[in-house]
Amino acid sequence: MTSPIYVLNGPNLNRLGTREPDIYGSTTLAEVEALCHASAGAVPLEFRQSNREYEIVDWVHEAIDRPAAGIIINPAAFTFTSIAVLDALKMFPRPILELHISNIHRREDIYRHSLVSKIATAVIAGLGPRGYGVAVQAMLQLTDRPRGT
Ligand code: CA2
Repeated sequence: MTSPIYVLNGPNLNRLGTREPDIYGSTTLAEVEALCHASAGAVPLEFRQSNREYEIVDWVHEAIDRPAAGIIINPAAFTFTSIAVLDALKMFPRPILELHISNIHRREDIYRHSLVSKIATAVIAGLGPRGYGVAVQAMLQLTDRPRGT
């Protein structure tokens, strides 16, 4: 049985497609999920979203224990604030792709210092919702490698 790829999404991303289309596009999270499955083909994918920090931490633990082949994570606001999410991700031994719909480096200062980037295998930012498809393709190439190689 092929190990799944986890795609984890942080707070407010359940509202994707409903506001700020100039920054985040008009694609909904359900459409993003369908895009990820299309991009993954036969590889199983666990696509999740939560507004609760502990739930993201629990899902990273689940990905460690299962084990998942890799984690794609858009931590949203937790990118900049959550040492709990960072500590959980540090325990995951396989590739981690940090993903942002917008280019966080072009944004206001509060959105520019990611805690997660330091431990991510790679960062994808600014490609809009289609960045998720790119991330899944990249993860398929990285899968089963230790993190950082
Ligand atoms: O660009 C991204 O993907 C972000 O991770 C989105 C986060 C933001 O805090 C990061 O700086 C960049 C939050 C997204 C807010 O949620 C929205 C949901 C629907 C429409 C607009 C925003």
